[in-house]
Amino acid sequence: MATERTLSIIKPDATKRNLTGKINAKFEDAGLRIVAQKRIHLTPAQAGEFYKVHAERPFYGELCDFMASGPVVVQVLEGEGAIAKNREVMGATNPADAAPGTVRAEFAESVGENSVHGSDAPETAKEEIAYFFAGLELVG
Ligand code: DAT
Ligand code: MG
Repeated sequence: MATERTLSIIKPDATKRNLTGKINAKFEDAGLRIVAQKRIHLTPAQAGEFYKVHAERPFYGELCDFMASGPVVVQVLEGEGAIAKNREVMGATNPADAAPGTVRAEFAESVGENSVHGSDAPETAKEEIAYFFAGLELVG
């Protein structure tokens, strides 16, 4: 499998509880390398643009408000099959369904406030990385 990059976000529920280091340790223990990382505070409009694929879903407004409710840590993770590997480390969207040991099983508060985002495919990873980072900020 090829080396890939994926966009990860540590969401406001997790930054609020000071979990950035514990979540990063799970990524690094799984062999993912953090090649870019910054802490930012999104506006609802910026969160809405990022999540526009979900614009028609009933939870969209709530999702945008939540993502703008506090700081997030946006990061680029690199490794063999990084997109799938990161999704594995994250666990299922609903923490009630997440496998033991995953980020969402351990830390997520609800399906809406579920601690992390990870890109779901190579095309979305490319787009999502470009939304937050300039090429020179990625240090492999
Ligand atoms: P994932 O974040 O696992 O890729 P997704 O892309 O289906 O999941 O949804 C994006 C985010 O939207 C998800 O992390 C939390 C929120 N969300 C999804 N389904 C939801 C629901 N049924 N109720 C409330 N929020 C939801
Ligand atoms: Mg998704």
